[in-house]
Amino acid sequence: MEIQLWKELLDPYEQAVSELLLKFHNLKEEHWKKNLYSPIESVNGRVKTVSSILDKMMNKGIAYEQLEEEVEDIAGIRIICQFVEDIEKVASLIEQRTDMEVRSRKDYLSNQKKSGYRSFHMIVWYTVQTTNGPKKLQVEIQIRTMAMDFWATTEHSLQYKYKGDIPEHIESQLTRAADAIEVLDREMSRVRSEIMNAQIGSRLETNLVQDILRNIENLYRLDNKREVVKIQNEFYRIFSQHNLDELARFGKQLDIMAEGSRAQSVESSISGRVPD
Ligand code: 0O2
Repeated sequence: MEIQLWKELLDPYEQAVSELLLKFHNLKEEHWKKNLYSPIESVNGRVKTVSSILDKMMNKGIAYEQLEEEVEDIAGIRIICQFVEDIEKVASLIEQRTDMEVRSRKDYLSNQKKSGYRSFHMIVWYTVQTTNGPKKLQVEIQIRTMAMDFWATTEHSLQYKYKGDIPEHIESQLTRAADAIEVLDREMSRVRSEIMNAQIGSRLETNLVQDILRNIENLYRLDNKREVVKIQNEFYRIFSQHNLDELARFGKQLDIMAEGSRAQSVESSISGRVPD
């Protein structure tokens, strides 16, 4: 009988988790860069510890040879959303991707667990490229709201503390807390569009300010510096009014100026070039 090489087994899962973290982080950033609301609030991930894998194997009678097939959550990604409605959006973004293939789903939103646990799980196939060639492995993606995550994280610590045998009085408090979390998520959904608009507005302002400052810096390099200082002061005046329409109008004007200035600078560098 050979010894079990845990590091060799788990390395591709580490790679999968770090690649997927980056991909989901980029998906979130891509939304915001396009001034779109992102259904992803945050992402985290982990590879199951050997002791936790061993626990699961022993509890379920899984042999080492069946480990990768039977333990679906060796690699785990957790996507946190602000609102319940976002969970479905994230799930459909995952379904549309070509770099992962959905193997199964577990809907603990419609079918809340007896413990009070709520979350949407997807098991996906994901391929990592290793020095030994491609390796297709399973990843569990848990999608839940911030409120659901708060509940699950605390309950999980208690499960650990009481080794799965939580005292009845704590269990009933957790059930009440789970009910309160459901009410909270419902209440937050009522103000969802209000919050989404506020967040899009704030991100729009951030993106506009970035573009404006970049144009001002470029103009300063190419144009009459005193004029550009005046433009900068005008920007500060408009910014202090916190009027997004005005800021957008100013940004557009500046785009046109910066484009003109760039074209002029290219023209003069061509006409000033010494022929070969
Ligand atoms: P860890 O430490 O997060 O890795 P199954 O045989 O399918 O019923 P399985 O394989 O455990 O059982 O799948 P299930 O029930 O979908 O659970 C997968 C993961 O979901 C768990 O992994 C937890 O992370 C989470 N989860 C499921 N039920 C609960 C719950 O009641 N409370 C909390 N806090 N989390 C839950 P692990 O391996 O249990 O733990």
